[in-house]
Amino acid sequence: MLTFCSPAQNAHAPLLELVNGQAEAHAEIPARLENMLAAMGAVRAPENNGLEPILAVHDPAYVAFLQSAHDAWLAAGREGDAIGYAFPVRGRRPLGLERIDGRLGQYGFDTVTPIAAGTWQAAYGAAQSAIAAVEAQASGEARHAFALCRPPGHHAGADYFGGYCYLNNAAIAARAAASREMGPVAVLDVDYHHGNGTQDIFYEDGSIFFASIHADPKTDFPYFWGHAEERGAGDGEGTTFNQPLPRGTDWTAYEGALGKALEAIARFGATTLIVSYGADTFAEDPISQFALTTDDMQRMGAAITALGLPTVTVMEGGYNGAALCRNVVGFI
Ligand code: OKP
Ligand code: ZN
Repeated sequence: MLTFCSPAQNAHAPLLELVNGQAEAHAEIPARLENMLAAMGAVRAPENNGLEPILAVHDPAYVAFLQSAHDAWLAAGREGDAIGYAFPVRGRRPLGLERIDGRLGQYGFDTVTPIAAGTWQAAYGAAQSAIAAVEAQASGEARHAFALCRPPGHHAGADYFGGYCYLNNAAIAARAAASREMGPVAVLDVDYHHGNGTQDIFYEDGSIFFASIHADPKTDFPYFWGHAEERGAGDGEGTTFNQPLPRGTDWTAYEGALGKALEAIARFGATTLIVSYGADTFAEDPISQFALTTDDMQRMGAAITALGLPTVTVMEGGYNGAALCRNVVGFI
């Protein structure tokens, strides 16, 4: 499998996340990537395709914020990683706020997604890995490619970060594939958590299908998105397909949901598939509650491959360091 990974991706090393009323060691750390790299064999550093494919998804003011936020944090006399603490409850009026605290709240939606010194560099590198995977397909070099991204991307929207995500690698890949005329494009998100950012980016876009299988947001992050009744709107009515599943879900129930998602993607007429893969559906994931085994990861990969579409897989979550490598290799 042709695999892309940028050396810049490990410049992002967040220290803490504020969760359950406490500061805990962050779960999305460079060791995740080290574990996966150790198992993957040869990987290729992506060429630099610049900001254009990123700006095809993300708001320029948001991108400028990400590039400058940690410097602004230091300039405000702070130490460590930038974390917001005040968030607007409803819509965000264009207030033109200048203080770093206001801007962190404006663009962020949680307290678990710090902006560290190397965050921009790493998120940019991960996005380039996703773009390079699509380019390898577009040029005919590979039918399937894997973007070994970190930090993940599926919780990030056009102008917001959250859920350990800053740039939406899968959405950037999907748009790049559509612009290379590889569409219609479908995104299948099999991370344990709902890919709210990807859903949001394509919610009113009928040209890109989004299907997600995830822990019921009534019990799990990101809570506010991923409910079954969210089906898209406007031109995108019916091109969003959510299947929330209860905690404890094992392969028997998961397989049925996956079959339905794949059927919907086939019915849509997709010719290119982008998979947001998270290994956090694994039974022993430390922050998640599904019950899939390493063999199930292989079954999942086989079922998706049987759809017969050229596929770019983009890495999302997965936090069991020791098992991460065999789960990823099994899936791939
Ligand atoms: C990112 B991805 C436990 C709190 C977890 C945030 C989860 C973000 C998941 N330390 N809350 O979808 O894997
Ligand atoms: Zn996840």
